[in-house]
Amino acid sequence: MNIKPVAMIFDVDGTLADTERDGHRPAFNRAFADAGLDWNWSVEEYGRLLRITGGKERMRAYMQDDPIKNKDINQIDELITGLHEAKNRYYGDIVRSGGIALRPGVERLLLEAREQGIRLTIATTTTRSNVVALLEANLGFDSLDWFDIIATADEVPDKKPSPAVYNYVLEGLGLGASDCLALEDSQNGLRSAQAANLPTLVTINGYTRNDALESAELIIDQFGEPDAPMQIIGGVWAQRLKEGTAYIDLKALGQLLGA
Ligand code: XBP
Ligand code: MG
Repeated sequence: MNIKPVAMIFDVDGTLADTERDGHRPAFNRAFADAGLDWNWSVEEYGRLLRITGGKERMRAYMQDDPIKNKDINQIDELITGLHEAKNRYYGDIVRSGGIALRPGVERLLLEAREQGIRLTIATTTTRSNVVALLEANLGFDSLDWFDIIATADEVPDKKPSPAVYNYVLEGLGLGASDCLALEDSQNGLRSAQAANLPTLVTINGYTRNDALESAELIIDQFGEPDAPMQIIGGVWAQRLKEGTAYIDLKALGQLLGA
């Protein structure tokens, strides 16, 4: 028996691409410099800040952590809105200039799922314009149409780990969670998907490798490619994968879901 998910729900940041370290982070830093702020988020510090989902929420938490940082700032909301718009413009520039590639196996998996009639959707905490830039730059202008639903912070302001964005997608699809598969990269994302009762496959990255992910159905280092095998890290369904399975394709998902 080869059971397929009816729909796949992809996270964006960290899952489709490693956008945080070399995309959002330098874009934040450019926005800070333009605004005359001496804030500069290092690779390491940004890893700690990622515990707060949402770019605006992340900046607000950073300011509140240290009262010195906001001593002269009366209009915090306005400042945050301006910085966030500037950050997203810089992020778009980085992505459109080819600065952020998709992670291994992502394009292959999307193409195979499309071919097999699986409904593709996105559930992310980031801003819509960032998703559009990433998809168009890496998969072409038509690629937005590959997705039945693209749910972002523009549609669902309640950020992960809230399940709101996943529930929004499920409602739009008109499907139950058990017919779908969520694809995530982080603890906040996993909590969000699991709170919507979705089976969840997690691909870790440099920022999330130490996250608490044990409750995921499968934890791997990447989706993998025939010539670049994935590593299976764990997960409650890991034993269901046939020995020697080197990458995630619809056959591997059938083993996971069909057992
Ligand atoms: C992504 C986020 C976002 C991005 C930045 O989380 O938390 O805030 O870091 O994008 P997830 P914005 O992968 O769990 O969806 O600045 O547009 O928020
Ligand atoms: Mg993510």
